[in-house]
Amino acid sequence: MDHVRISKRLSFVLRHRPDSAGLTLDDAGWVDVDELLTALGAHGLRLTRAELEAVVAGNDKQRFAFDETGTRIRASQGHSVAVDLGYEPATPPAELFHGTVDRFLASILAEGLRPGRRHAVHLSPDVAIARTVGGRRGRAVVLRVDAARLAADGTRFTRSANGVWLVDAVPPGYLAIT
Ligand code: HQG
Repeated sequence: MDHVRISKRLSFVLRHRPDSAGLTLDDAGWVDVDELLTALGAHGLRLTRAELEAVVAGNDKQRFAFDETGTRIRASQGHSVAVDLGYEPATPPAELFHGTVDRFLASILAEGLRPGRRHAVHLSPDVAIARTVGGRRGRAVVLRVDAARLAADGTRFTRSANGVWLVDAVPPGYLAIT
């Protein structure tokens, strides 16, 4: 079983295109596990419940979560479809980091960080993770976000189940190149 391939397919279905497997997510992004397994099977990815659990448990970024009863599953963040994940507002650490690449810098420094096609801007508490995120697109540039001041000035922060900090936007005045 190729965990990475399955994880990518789960991300695609649970974050972006549930319709590609004939599924609909509820308002908070959840889908019934049995329905998911049946739908994936009908669309060429046969998977047992135990295999799904192994992929979820072993996932490098803990991208997916079961609900308390194990009946439903969702992606913990990263959606482009409309969902309200329902995370409570939280106080961020003083500094957070965002990984990007050189070619976006002029625009980011002019207009700040924007969520693009996702729901939120993704920030990391860890420089190394931010470097990896930026590195998906080329040579990484890591921006430091003055999260303490941004929060004090009224921006709402939430933290996903897998430790990603989410905000609507970061204006340029709160950013510095590391
Ligand atoms: C950039 C992956 C121009 C931003 C990763 C980024 C992460 C701007 C890109 C998660 C901009 C958006 C999210 C502006 C932001 N002008 N460019 N004003 N504001 N950008 O993929 O943060 O493996 O939506 O710097 O590891 O790269 O999928 O966001 O380069 O955790 O679980 O626009 O996705 O996680 O790209 O990545 P994305 P991201 P998974």
